[in-house]
Amino acid sequence: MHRQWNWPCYSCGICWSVRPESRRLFFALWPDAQLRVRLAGLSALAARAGGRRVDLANLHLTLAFLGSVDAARQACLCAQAAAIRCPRFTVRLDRFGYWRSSRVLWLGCSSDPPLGLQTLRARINDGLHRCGMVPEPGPFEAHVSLVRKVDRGPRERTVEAVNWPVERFCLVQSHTLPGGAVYDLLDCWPLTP
Ligand code: 3AM
Repeated sequence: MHRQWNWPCYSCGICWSVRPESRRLFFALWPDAQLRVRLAGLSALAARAGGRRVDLANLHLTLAFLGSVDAARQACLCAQAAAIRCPRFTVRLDRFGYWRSSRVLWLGCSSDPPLGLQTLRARINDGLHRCGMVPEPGPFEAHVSLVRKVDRGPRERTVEAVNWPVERFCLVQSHTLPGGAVYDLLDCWPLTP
């Protein structure tokens, strides 16, 4: 029989009464319902050239992909996230981009992402280090994936800007199912006003 766990919640609110298991996690900016509808409008526009639109409920901006994380490390990540102090910022999403290798069409920024976003990412990455994890190497492209299985880039790259006032960041669990990914919002932490 498995040992019963009552893992400390910290501020995370994630507790287990059963054996903890690894979860596939990522930190993300999670749009509210209104913004989600605007993003979905742009994904309809982007999908005119074909592909499969990302479900409305799945639209997000990934800050750090963590992969499979066990319960102890997840508790550590939540404690680190709760300790982050970072001012609010606005992300201006105003261009389509396309990755041929993954066949993803996305919405991103035509200029450098705001300083606040870079600060938040840096603090999250510091937290990963403190939990014994290594952040993904390589440059960060702030983006919201809109359409998958796209065979060519969009004709028009410039789009009417979507301004996203960011007041929180979130930890999300990804379930890989036959019909596609399903995401569960586990917890969110506020940015400072
Ligand atoms: O924000 P997007 O949609 O670009 O592609 C996955 C998604 O990113 C990415 O993490 C986000 C939530 O699933 N992802 C999935 N597996 C990954 C991996 N092995 C990955 N990113 C890097 N390495």
